[in-house]
Amino acid sequence: MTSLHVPEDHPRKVSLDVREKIIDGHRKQVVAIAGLLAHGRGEAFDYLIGEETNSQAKAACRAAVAAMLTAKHPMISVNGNACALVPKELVALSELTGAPLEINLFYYRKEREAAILSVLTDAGAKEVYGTMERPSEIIPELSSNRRKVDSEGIAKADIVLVPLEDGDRTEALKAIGKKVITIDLNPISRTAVHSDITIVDNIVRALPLMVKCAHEMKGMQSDRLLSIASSFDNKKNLSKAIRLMMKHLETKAREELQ
Ligand code: PTJ
Repeated sequence: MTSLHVPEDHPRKVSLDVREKIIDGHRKQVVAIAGLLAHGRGEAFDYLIGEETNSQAKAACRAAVAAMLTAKHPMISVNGNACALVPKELVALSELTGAPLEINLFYYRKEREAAILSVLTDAGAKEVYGTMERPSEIIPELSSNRRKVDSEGIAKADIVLVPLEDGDRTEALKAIGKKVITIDLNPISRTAVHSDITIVDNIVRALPLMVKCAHEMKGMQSDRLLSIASSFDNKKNLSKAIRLMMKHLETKAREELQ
């Protein structure tokens, strides 16, 4: 339940409902204060892409799922915003791809970790890595709170999905040899640029699409999956994503002149 009831006919209903989920998540300690600001930045970029999933983002979702399905030890890193927006889809993607969920917070507080664990458990997660009781180790290349990772989780992973991420960790994960997949509406963020696969889309649309892809692709031959994952070129992907934003703005500018 969200606190504000947005009328069905409100022209910004979808966006306002999503915003309410983030506010609600903050009230429950799931979302950090900075998570509210991060969400606002995401909303602004979502306007620029027309608030829909374009063909480029769809291709990135397929490549991401193919990479996860063929990885030896894939992991999904969960922060407050991701947990508040798509808990059920995170659990579903984890089950379909065999990638365990690990809580990894930039603004770490024990209460937040407990709140996130409880939301994931309510969403159906049977096991969650990166919690207090679990063995942990440090990524030396990283100075933020995110440096502490689960010994059986991100520490061992060959590929990590890090949605809505701050830049430092992507570079640190790359420096220790991990493949990184991200979901980030900002195609020029450091995370977007340094990742192997960047899905430039809103997580509220991208995660359900990844779950759908995982259902469809699960039965595919591994050769085919490997070819989908390895033929993906993230530089071209980001360049096309930026062009799609520009094209969308040009269309809007033309509409204003009519
Ligand atoms: O829960 P914590 O403590 O781990 O903190 C999480 C946040 C998100 C606060 C932390 O990772 C952070 O500060 O991230 P940044 O550096 O603000 O980066 C977040 C990125 O996600 C930005 O590039 C936003 O444009 C993007 N973003 C925000 N909301 C969405 C999004 N991308 C996709 N979908 C969204 N809904």
